[in-house]
Amino acid sequence: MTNAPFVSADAIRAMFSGAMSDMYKSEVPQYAALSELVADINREALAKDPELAMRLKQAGDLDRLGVERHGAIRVGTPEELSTIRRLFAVMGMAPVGYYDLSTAGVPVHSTAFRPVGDEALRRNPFRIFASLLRLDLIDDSELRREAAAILARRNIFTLRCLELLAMFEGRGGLDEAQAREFASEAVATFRWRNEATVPAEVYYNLRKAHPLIADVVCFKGPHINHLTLQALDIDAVQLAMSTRNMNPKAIIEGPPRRKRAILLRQTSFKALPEPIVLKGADGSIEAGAHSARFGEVEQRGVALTAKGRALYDHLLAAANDSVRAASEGSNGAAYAEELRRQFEAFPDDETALRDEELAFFRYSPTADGLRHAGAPSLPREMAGLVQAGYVRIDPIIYEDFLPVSAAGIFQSNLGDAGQRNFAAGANREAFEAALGIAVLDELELYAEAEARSRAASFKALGLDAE
Ligand code: OOG
Ligand code: NI
Repeated sequence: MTNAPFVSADAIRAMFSGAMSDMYKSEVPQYAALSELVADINREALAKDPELAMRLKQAGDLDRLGVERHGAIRVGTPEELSTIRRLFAVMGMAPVGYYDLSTAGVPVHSTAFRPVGDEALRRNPFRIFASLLRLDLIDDSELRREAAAILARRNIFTLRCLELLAMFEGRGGLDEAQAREFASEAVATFRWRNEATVPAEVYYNLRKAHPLIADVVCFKGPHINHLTLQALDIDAVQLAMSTRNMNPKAIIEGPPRRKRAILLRQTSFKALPEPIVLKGADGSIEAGAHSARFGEVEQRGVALTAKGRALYDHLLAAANDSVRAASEGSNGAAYAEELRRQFEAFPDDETALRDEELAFFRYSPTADGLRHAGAPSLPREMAGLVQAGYVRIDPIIYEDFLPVSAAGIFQSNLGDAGQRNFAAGANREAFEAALGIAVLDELELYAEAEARSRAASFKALGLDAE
């Protein structure tokens, strides 16, 4: 036994996300092209906006600009989800939030495995949006039974991956060599294998029931279906994708472009048809095409409070009610205009966002504040401290996902056949039972981060807490 020190969860996550990025770029060349395009646009955005460049530099974010923000996978059984949860725990990623996508006609429910601390997010922001297939939403009982039987036969993890996982759990950590091996074994879970595990007839039947079912059920493993880059100007990326014939989705999901960015805006190039190999009924080999894998970009803004989120949901629903974005993109401009019009009702300056308690902010003492720490003349409440320039306020960035946006992303990558109506609604209990633990509440995390920052500011200035 070696006594080498354990590697941090943040470091293992960085190894994993780096290996995943390399793998996906080689598997999906158009994703590599997107990554270069985004890097170019980010460089231009920084050149145009030196203040932004300075801010990113000060926050230590400049070097990590090209690091993927998230990826997504879809698993088939509760056992797979529970092992996935243990796998991401090694990388310091905990399940945050419950997303019910059945309301949007996608037969999955999901969570995001992500780092939760500010420092951990800064070190490596990689998250995984993980969905569990809901066979209970499929009407045809014979098909349901067949899909479950196929899933029961597969093991998506390598033996070595499971061994290293057990070693981590038994000893509380992995040394450098084990961590590297673990990251590469873990990434292997998510690689693309172009052979369907089922005969052609089964594949097409499942695909007819819902393209997502075929995607989850018919392959050896839960291939990573996209990775997501951070864009400093997502509108420019969307435009560039269409001029370069990269087949972007019709609209950017999320809020419109604003002075003060809120939540999350996302777009992607649509999933590419990829050649697959299927077995014919007589054992012959049949060629097919499967569309599941795409590339995405995101741009994040301030996290909203429950009140802010309710307003966001309301305005988004109003825009969707009046202009339904067509999947082929014919009315993208009309939709964008309607969205912009609706969101005029959402305050777009920091003071209003704060005063109306629509968003979360991080408070920190300024250098001037620290010079006055303990002075009797210091204002006692936050408003006065901010006014005097002793405390500064920065937005707390939204680190989670949006169910309506996620549904739009699923749908644009499943084709029009991906739209269904399901009778049953959310089933968070079943999801958490499968996961083996409860998901964390994202709103609580933001509220705690804000409260902590206020308390720390008071303390640093030598004042009693509020
Ligand atoms: C996940 C889609 C959701 C996002 O960014 O909202 C998602 C999937 O297609 O499996 O990744
Ligand atoms: Ni995504």
